[in-house]
Amino acid sequence: MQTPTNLLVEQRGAAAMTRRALTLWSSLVGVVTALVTLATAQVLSAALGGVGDPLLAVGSLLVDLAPPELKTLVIDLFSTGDKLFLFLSIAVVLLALSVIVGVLQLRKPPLGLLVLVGVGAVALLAVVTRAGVTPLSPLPILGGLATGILLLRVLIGRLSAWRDARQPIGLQAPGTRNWAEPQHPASIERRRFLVLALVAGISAAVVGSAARTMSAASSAVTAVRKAILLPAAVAPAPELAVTSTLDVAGISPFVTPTADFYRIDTALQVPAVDPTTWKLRITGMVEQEIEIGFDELLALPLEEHYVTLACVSNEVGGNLIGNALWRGYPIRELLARARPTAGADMVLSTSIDGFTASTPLSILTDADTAALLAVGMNGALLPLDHGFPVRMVVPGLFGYVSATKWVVELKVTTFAKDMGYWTSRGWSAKGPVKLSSRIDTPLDGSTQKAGRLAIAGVAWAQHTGISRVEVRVDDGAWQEATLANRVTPDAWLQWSYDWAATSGMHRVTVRAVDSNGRTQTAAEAPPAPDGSTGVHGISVRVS
Ligand SMILES: Nc1nc2c(c(=O)[nH]1)N[C@H]1C(S)=C(S)[C@@H](COP(=O)(O)O)O[C@H]1N2
Ligand SMILES: [Mo]
Repeated sequence: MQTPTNLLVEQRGAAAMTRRALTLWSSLVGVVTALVTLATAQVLSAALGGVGDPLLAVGSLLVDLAPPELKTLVIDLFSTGDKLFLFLSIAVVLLALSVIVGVLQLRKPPLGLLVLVGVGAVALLAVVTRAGVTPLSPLPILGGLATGILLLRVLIGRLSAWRDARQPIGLQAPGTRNWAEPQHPASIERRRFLVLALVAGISAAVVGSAARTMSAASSAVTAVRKAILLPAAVAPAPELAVTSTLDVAGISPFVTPTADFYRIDTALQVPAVDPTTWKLRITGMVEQEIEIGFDELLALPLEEHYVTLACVSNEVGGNLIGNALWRGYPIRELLARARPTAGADMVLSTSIDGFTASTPLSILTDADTAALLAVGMNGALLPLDHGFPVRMVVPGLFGYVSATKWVVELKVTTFAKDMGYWTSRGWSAKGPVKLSSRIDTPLDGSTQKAGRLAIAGVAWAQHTGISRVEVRVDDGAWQEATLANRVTPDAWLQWSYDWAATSGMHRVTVRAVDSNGRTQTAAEAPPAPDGSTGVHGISVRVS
């Protein structure tokens, strides 16, 4: 038998524990609600072939909205881990929001529900404003929200029942809810709450992440890609002579292996483009609009060219540059069919994911520029992340104004009327690649033995060609490096300098001279708005 005093003590104890515990348990309710909402949306999205993924939509909306300075900072800090960083940030924000949803819904219903619906509305907005939105796109987030709302109400109901079951009935005022409703013992209410919360949370985590990883769309496209035979080039690139490459340990190979080729794009998930339905349309200021499918493109006489691709974000000495053998069809031939009208000076290329690039029409129609609608890279079909099935490659221009991956439209227009993705974010409308050079070996900060030491790297003056590369040790005179035989002015050139290294700390610098006699500037400029300048230097300790 409990005495009244005992009862009071017990009640105070229960109430104190309840406040702290309630915050914790209602936070859990919020997190479980968020997990279930997302998992339901994820499963629905996967079932619909990848449309309307709310996480992706919010992520890519953030990418598009992020101020350019922030984006450069994040890319600088995290290199290509920038996408992981974005998802982790979203996860942290979602975690905080879901805690708020749970706690509010318990303390001040229906505020938690309203926050949940508000967050869902933002996700819905993101989904319907993305490129490639379909009438089905809103379904995953709507389905997720409906499930989430239902679960939130049930879980908060069970949590309240557990809380109320702790209150000794005898001390409640007659006529309150608890008085009127039949009570289970606290242990039963607790179990009812915990079992549902845990089962819902764990199954959402398992099912949701499974749905995320098994992207049905990309595995289907991967299978289709495997079955396609890349036709040989009618006009192949020249055979590489032995003298076209230098054999120095640590130098960048003349052709960057595809697996090592840098990747830069705004796509949080690599677009899975089905080549059987892919089409390229040439629109805008043309006499004849054109549409071409993948099979038709492959049936055309393909050419092959070595072209170095560089990112405008590449710092002096950086590695956002690579050289590949691209196979494709000249864009000028397709433009000739479409017959651009007078006054047009730009082609706005659009990717299936909404990315756009502005390329001067004159460069794309120039008979001496190998601007390609590329289907092959280093002898194989384009990998999915480098633009499968079709991308643009234009020698001499930074990727952001020329190298549209997963390209679906070329709109002939003017620079006055239209703007590419990065130009509307403060980068230059035109982006010719700047004359530059890089030391690959020895590594900056390394220790070397005194004696003969090869300093080597690559230099590029796209479309013009390199005529000289010079190396300087400390404050000495600029010394001429040995060059590989030039394959094409559109590709980088390997160089090497034989240094008689003496012990001590040394600073080694490189600069290039192009075929017009222009010397690479030492004036330092950051990547924004149209590419970095300066000379690359390394420090080595010679012992
Ligand atoms: N669809 C799409 N194409 C794109 C981009 C992009 O974000 N989306 N980025 C461009 C940029 S900035 C560069 S440097 C090159 C990089 O091509 P890569 O990833 O094959 O090296 O792709 C270009 N094409
Ligand atoms: Mo780029």
